[in-house]
Amino acid sequence: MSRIDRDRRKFLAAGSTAAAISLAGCSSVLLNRIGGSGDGGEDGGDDGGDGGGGGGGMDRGENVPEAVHTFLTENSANLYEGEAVDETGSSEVSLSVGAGEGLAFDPPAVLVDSGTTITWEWTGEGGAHNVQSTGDSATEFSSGSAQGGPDITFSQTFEESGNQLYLCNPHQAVGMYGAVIVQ
Ligand SMILES: [Cu+2]
Repeated sequence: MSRIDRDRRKFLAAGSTAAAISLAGCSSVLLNRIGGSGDGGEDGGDDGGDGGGGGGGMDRGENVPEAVHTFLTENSANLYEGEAVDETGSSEVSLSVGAGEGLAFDPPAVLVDSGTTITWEWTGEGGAHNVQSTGDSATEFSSGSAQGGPDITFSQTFEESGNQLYLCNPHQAVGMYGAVIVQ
């Protein structure tokens, strides 16, 4: 059994029903994209059906703008469950790069005040990553080309309010997406 299968089973055992469904959806995408074992593919098929229903019905938290929710759900952002972590009142906020199964930003959605400095910290898991804003992001920012961790950080201060949308180039096909909501 692969590491991913084991982790997923752990998640399924521990999480709420809603969380389990959304995680199962993400994991099955992951397994399919990276060509999981025959065993994994079979599981992925079953879970994928559930995930489709759950993904369409994921509730959007009050503090998540619709454009951000759409961005994260359409790209099956790993670890995203419809909520943004509220970090308003903090002038400096740290996010992990390579969380979860090594292919997630954590938290994938965070709410901050304008003027906040975000520091992305590489965990060292999941291979080489970067932080790259997408075309619809309010601000353009980039950590440069992908690098393997763990002793890598990238900081960006967001002076203006807006939705800061980003991804990891090497892992954009497997749900490595994030958003900083600057109010
Ligand atoms: Cu990555």
